[in-house]
Amino acid sequence: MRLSVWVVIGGILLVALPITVWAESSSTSYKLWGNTLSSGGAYSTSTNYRSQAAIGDFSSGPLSSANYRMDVGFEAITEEPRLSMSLSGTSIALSPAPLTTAAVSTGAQSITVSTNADFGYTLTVTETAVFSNQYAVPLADVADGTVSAGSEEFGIGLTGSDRAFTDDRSVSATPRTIATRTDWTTGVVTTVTFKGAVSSTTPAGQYSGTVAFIATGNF
Ligand SMILES: [Ca+2]
Repeated sequence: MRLSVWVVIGGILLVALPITVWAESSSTSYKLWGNTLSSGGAYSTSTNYRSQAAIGDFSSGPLSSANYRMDVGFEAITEEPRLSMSLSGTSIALSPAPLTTAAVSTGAQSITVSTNADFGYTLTVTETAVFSNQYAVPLADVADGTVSAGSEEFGIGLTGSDRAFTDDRSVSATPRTIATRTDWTTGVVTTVTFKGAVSSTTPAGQYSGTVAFIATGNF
């Protein structure tokens, strides 16, 4: 929205000051990565595309020869792609510990993603070391949508506006999508709660595992 305001101001200046000015300006709360002196413009979208257009731009359009190509004008300005992800920690201990048949033990991990990708991002979790005890006996994966006290089950639940599902699901070596967004975003948080439960026949031991979170920008 602020970008549109700058375009209109440029159109007014065009009458008295017919020179081309561009600059990148920013403050602590915004960044204009490009502006133009033109008589108007618009940001158009549909389900399948996004387009920015300027009217009355000076000398717009691609120029090329056998040896070079030059994109000229407002539409040629490309914001550098940005994607960032941060984790609230690098290890989690499930609690209460040790696991008992009386309760589900849990531990939470928050993942914060920011991107300027027009089509948002995808966040996945992949199990890189199976959650198992020191004798390589794994805790059974949850398969019925809920990790329940008294049943041997291990899985994850999600909270956050971008979460991909609302029940409890397993993690495996196959990447599982846990959050998606179809637009750019700043600082959106998805919290993954790891959940473990044991039955009376679950082998004793110290269980641990490793997962990897991967965020991919949909540019
Ligand atoms: Ca269950």
